[in-house]
Order: sequence, then C-alpha cells, then structure tokens
Amino acid sequence: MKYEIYGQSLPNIPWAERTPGAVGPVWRSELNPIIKRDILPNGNSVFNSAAVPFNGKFAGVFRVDDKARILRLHRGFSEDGIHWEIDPTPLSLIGKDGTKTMVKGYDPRVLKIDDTYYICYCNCVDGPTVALAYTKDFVDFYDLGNSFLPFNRNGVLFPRKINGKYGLLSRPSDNGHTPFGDIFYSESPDLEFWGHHKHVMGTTCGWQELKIGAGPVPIETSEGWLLIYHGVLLSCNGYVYSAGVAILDRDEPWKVKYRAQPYILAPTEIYEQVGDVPNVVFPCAALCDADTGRVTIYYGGADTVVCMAHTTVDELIDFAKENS
Ligand code: BMA
Repeated sequence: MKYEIYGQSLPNIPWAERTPGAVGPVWRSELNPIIKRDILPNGNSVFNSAAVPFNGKFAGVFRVDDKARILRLHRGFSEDGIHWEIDPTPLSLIGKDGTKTMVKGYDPRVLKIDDTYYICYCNCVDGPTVALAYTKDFVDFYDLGNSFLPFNRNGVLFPRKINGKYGLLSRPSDNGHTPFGDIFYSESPDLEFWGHHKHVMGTTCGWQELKIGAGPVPIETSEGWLLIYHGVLLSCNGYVYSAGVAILDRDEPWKVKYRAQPYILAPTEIYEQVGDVPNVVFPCAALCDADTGRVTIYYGGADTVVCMAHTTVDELIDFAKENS
C-alpha cells in the first residue's frame, strides 16, 4: 500500500478483485444489484443506503420508499455485507420526551464514533433538511433533531472530532429538485448546535456542472480526507447523477487538496440507467480495511436498487492526484 487508511481493520470487508476488463479506479460488483427493489413486500424500492461493521458482521440503515411512496428508513443486518435482511417495520426515533415517532426521511449515512452509531439523514418533516439520530445497538434509535434550518441535504458527519469539534458536510438546497448546490463544512461542540460554516467546493463543469453533494463518510488517509461525492449534470432528458473523488485537508477539511475532473462512476449499467429515476449513481457508504486498503462503496442505482462497487485507497488517491 502506497497510502495509509487511518481506521480499523476489516478483514471481512465484502470484496471482489478487479473485474477483468474494468476500466477506471472503481469496479462494480458482479452481484449488482445486491438488493432488489422488492426485498420488502410493502416496499416500492430500496436505494441510497448505508452499511457499517457491527458486532463482527454488518448493520445498515436503508432508504425504503413504500408503496404509498412515503420515504422511510429501515434497519437491516447482514453476515457478509452483501446479503441483507431488512426489517419490514420502518424506523421510529425516541424523542427527548420518550415518545416514538416514525421517520419520514431519506438518504441515510451511518458511522460509529466511540461506542455510538450516528445516522445522518434528510428529514422531510418541515421541508428537507439534515438531521441526526443515534443508536448503540440497532434496537433503540434516538432523535438528535434537525442540525440545520430547511432546506439542506446530503449531511455527512466526519468520523472523529477535528480541532476539538465535530465536523459535518452539507449541501444547502431548496424545497424541490434543487438546480444548484455546493458542499459546506460546519462545526459543533455537541452534535446538536452547528456553526462556523465554510465553503468547501462548488460545481465545475460536465458531470458536476449543476450541483454536488457529499457521499459516504469521509475516509481518513495519510494524504487527507478521501471524499467520494456525487455530481449532477442537466441533460435534455433530465438530471444525471455520477460520483467523483476529492481529497480534503486533514486539519482544515474545507480546503480541497485534490479533486479529479473525470467521474469515478457514472450511470452506464442498465440498473443505473433504468428505474424510478433514470441515470442515477448515488453513493452513501464506504467500508474500508486499514490493513489492505480495500474500499467497498454502497450506492443507489436509478433510485430503485442498492449496488456495490470496489476500489482501493491507492486507486482513489492516485486518480485524484493524477486528474486534478
Ligand atoms: C435527490 C435525492 C436523492 C435521489 C436523487 C435523484 O434529490 O432525492 O435521494 O437519488 O435526487 O433522484
């Protein structure tokens, strides 16, 4: 390994070597889509979801749009990170007064800090905005409330405090299918109150000309924070969502060190091109193994299914450096 991942060993990371003939820094799982739209009888689709290592296996929080087309979050469990069982009962959060409320939200990201798993998602109760919740056991989930005023989406927490404060990336937006959007960094002493907002990066051209948003939880490496993000272009047929890679400074993550111009993944497979929203690749989670540098990305395909792709920390960092 050329570069180091500052994180845990994950010898059981779901993994496949590069597919013969695959071009570029990322290769898709040949098992895609790993979760089909009809895994739950009451579900219309399952996509844009997040997995984490949990008790030697894996747990996750899944975006399930139900058959009334209400956006719900569901917990799920897996022995191998590939084959999942999703709880058919949508997640409810326990509020400060002890009452439980079913979440109406989407696009979760999940990470562990100390002994707690945090879920950062888009809450659509009072207009879309970034909200946080936590669990210690994937049984009881607690509400931490909205982090920002509406409208904001694509909230992604950093996995440790930076300069003594928690860090969060987000993308201020509008109430609809926002035709703009840059990534910002915010700080908090307690995960509840956020401020000191700083601009991180904006749109450029081509696949990321219209808006961008953070994807999986950033991966800490010897070169900086590895950020996989999505970018959107407007074609004559609507929005097209692809994924890219950037490296942010470790101590000042609002500073971009490298940012690859070409995408790392774009909707070119049938399960990314055809679905409820065509032409969407939307990464929400990445597992990594500090010993081998392996990285496995979970992403939504066409707002319909969950897919997986593989790469390594060396592939991503070299790609970002060589194509900045
Ligand atoms: C965004 C969100 C994402 C979705 C994308 C493409 O606004 O709703 O969950 O994947 O649009 O439809």
